[in-house]
Amino acid sequence: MKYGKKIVALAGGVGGAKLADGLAQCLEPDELAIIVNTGDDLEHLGLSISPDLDTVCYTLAELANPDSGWGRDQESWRTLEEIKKLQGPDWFAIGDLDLATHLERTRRLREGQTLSEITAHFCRRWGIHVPIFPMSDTPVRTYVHCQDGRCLAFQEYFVKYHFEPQIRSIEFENMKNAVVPEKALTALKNADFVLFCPSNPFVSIDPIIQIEAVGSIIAQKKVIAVSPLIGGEALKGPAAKMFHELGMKPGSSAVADHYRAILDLFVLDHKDEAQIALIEGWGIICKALDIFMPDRPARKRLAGQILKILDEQT
Ligand code: FO1
Repeated sequence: MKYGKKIVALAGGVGGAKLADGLAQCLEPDELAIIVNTGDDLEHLGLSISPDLDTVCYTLAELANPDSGWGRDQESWRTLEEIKKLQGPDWFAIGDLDLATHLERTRRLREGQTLSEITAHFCRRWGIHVPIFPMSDTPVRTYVHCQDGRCLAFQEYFVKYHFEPQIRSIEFENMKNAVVPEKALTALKNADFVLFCPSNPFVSIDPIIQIEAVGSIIAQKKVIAVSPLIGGEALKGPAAKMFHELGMKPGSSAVADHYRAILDLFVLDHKDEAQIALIEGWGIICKALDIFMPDRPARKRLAGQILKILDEQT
């Protein structure tokens, strides 16, 4: 059955991909569009790799590794083992199936296709009906400035150094030159709601919304965010650690505060219900749900509950 309203979801990372999948299970393809962070992209072994785009696509296509949430299910690692044997850069784990995605993406980029055209083609081949867009067709790169003075490309910080360095600030290189795919901008303009998935605010959602063309549309829209933290902790990744190192107490209210200027509605976990009064004091409607998504049905359940809440707002 049709929902009757259009949603644009912004996503990055494993948590974001899970809710995007829940929404895709609940909505018709013309009611949902997903815009994905590409600040995490990297060139590695001569290949153009878009980890967040691939995580969202693999998740919606039910091809993702169910344990890690990134990479492919039923993966083998023979190429990586050979790279290791040859003393090549093996810190970024590319599986054999995943490698095909990066090889073909790189080949098509070199032919002159855009990242959004390639993503649309891959989605068709993987049987994904919901439109998935990279936030930019030109490279925008996230760098982490560390308290020890180092400046690390995002995947170096995240994978090579296991997000152990303490961070001082985050920078998005080339953001001014970002080219948001035209179809993504149209989807945003036509959206009834823009939904920030439970992704890291600093390195997954901020790179998308800080693009001028995206931010200016979002400022006119009803915005809902889902907390990536439960009980002050991220289920995966460095979100809580980043809040702490940037001088804030990690928690759902800190996430809502981060988005405060643009947020209409915030969803947090039942465990964080005590923070509702504070958040509502900022003029943001706040709802508590079970936001943990251990399996595919849980993603659909959470998405359905969020859509019901949005329906009640109009
Ligand atoms: N995450 C890791 O923790 N270690 C890896 O070696 C790794 C490799 C990798 C390869 C392809 C891909 O699409 C994702 C990969 N990820 C890996 C996940 C990725 O670093 C993160 O999920 C995101 O960039 C964080 O949003």
